[in-house]
Amino acid sequence: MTISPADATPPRIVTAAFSATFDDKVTFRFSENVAASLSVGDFEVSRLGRERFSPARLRLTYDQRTNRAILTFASPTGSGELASGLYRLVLKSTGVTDGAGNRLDGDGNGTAGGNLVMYFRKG
Ligand SMILES: [Ca+2]
Ligand SMILES: [Ca+2]
Repeated sequence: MTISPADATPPRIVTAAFSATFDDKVTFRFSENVAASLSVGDFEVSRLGRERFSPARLRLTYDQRTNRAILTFASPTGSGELASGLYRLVLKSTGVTDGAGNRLDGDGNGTAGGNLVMYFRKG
């Protein structure tokens, strides 16, 4: 009989990047499937010195074939375009796990836990 080893590897973020091509969006690629746990509530987005986005203004899609998540933004005008400025995004590891319950290694230091913090500028 075959005993599968338990998954003890925390998921990590392979890439995270802002793009203003077409709709403004931030694309994340994960090392494994975190779809079941990932939601807009795991993100904190703010325009520095101006505003903090409520989860209601965030939209999330997840492609389970590529483990790619795309975060987009709802504006009061419905355009999806961000106002110009410097943005800070935090992906909190506390609510993000793989299928075995390992917490996201958000800060990429090789151990479970820690948040991803990234800054991007909308010109
Ligand atoms: Ca894992
Ligand atoms: Ca970590």
